[in-house]
Amino acid sequence: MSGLIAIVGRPNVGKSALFNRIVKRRIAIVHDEPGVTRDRVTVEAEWHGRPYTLVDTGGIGLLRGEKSDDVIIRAAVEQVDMAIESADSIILVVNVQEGIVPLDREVAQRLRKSGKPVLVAVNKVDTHRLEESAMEFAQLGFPKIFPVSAIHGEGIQNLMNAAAAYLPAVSSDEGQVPSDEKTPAPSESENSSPVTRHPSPLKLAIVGRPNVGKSSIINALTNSKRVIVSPIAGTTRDSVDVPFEVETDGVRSKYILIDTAGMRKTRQVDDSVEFFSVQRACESIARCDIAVLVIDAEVGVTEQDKKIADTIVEQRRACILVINKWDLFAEEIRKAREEEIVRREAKARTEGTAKKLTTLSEFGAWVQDKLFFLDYAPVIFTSATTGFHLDRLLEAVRYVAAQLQQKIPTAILNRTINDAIERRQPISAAGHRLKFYYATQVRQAPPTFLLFVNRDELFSDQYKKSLGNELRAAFGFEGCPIVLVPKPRPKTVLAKRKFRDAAKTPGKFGNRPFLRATGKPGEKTGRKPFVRPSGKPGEKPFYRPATGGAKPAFPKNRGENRGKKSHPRGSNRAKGRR
Ligand SMILES: Nc1nc2c(ncn2[C@@H]2O[C@H](COP(=O)(O)OP(=O)(O)OP(=O)(O)O)[C@@H](O)[C@H]2O)c(=O)[nH]1
Ligand SMILES: [Mg+2]
Repeated sequence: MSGLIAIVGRPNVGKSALFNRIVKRRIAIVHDEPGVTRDRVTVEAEWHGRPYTLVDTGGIGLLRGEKSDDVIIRAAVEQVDMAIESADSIILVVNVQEGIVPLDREVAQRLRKSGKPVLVAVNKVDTHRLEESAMEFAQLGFPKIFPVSAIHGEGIQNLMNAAAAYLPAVSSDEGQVPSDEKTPAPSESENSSPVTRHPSPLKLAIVGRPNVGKSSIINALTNSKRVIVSPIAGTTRDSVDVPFEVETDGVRSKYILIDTAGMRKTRQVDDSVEFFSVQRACESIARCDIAVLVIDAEVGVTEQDKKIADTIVEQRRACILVINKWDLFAEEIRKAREEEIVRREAKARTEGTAKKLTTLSEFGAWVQDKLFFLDYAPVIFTSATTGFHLDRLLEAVRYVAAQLQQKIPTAILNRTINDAIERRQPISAAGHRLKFYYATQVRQAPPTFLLFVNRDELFSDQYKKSLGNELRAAFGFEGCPIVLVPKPRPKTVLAKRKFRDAAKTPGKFGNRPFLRATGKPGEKTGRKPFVRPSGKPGEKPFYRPATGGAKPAFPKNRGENRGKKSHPRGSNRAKGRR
């Protein structure tokens, strides 16, 4: 079991900056404004081969003028308590430039009560002159004082060596990451680097507009208060990774649920904290395996939902659509359904036909229709408060994850594509028809197929979509985007040789002088000579006519008039006289 190091302190002392500096990645939002961090932001890291979890927390201490956020501040402090409780060692961050303030003493008091080992990181020691002032923090009652500068990366080694000493010992087979299963980031390989194990848990980014219930879904799934939930829009700011394990039919599945900030319309984003929050949310979409797009059932599908869906499609992420707060809508739907039954029964009596009722699947079809460009995503109706259909959501996650693993045997793939082409031939463009030679699956997540064709520019978007649908009908791939990559077939070796040999023959392809646009030989213009298709070796090539210059080399009367005599302008024939 890996240990946990928690970073705590009063607001705005540089906890998040220190957190990012230790793991050498920009994970937590750093901002010169108190109370930016609210949730517990965690990252799996390693210190000298020792795996551990580093936790960034919100500042402890209520500040004046923040009454509107009371619920959130209280919840943030609760989160700090949880971090302290589960920590093996605590880094208390203070600010040397402000000295000891009453709030520091209050935090120190809280930590003393916890009985956990505390190391004081005296931050913002940006010059040697300030190092001496750092010692005054011994008054807080903790002997281990470490002057650091999170911004300049000074003093981190000593601090982390001391903090890691309290981590639980790792058994020989635990924490050893086989070399081929680790993906070292070159810039982060020094001492502390994020650890990736294989098979790595599936990452599910929970995304959507503010207040749709993203954090509530995470808490409901994990049956905890892991992330802060409040009726105030914009509660979540950092992207928070929450490990989650679930057992179904004796199979244990591991996931990382990523809680993200609600994404508003870009023009409504007026402060930089929100800007960074949305940026983190977008990054979470980019790094996830499956994006769970949460939509508020009461509000329906809005323009902003479409924008977020668009980002998911652009990033080629697998997706599940979740219509949350269904409890609020279910009663209305029930009433509407009853009315509809009465109406349709009456209609059926008069017309002798009975239509389908207003069902969840009908509603789902409506949502898919609204988000037509994301029609590959299954739709699940949930209620985070009542727990309605959360099991279905997990089922959908398992199903989509399995679809992402599909590898289609090449022979079956080619047969399917051939059948699809026979059913619907590609439309020819400019006298050319798209020809398919061979297809192969080159990637699984997202399913990516390489299609060798005669000319890739003839592979239209419509035909791509239609072929994608055929593959979906044959192989499922529900929830996954299908990527089709057309590639012009490479020339055969024989054809290449022929060309090379011909190029050596003077007067055919090679050794030919470049001419000026006026048609004078000898001068290089960069313009390629236009070779008559019948060009025999030794024959003088034709050149494209220059604008307003030399006469065109091809006779004018081609096509239907070919073979007929042309008559000089001004002749009786040309004037129509006999
Ligand atoms: N009735 C009902 N209320 C819900 C449901 N899910 C969430 N809520 C409420 O909706 C409000 C917002 O929930 P959050 O989970 O904080 O929403 P969020 O999407 O994380 O919001 P931001 O972090 O601000 O983007 C809270 O008051 C929740 O109690 C649900 O299924 N039904
Ligand atoms: Mg939230």
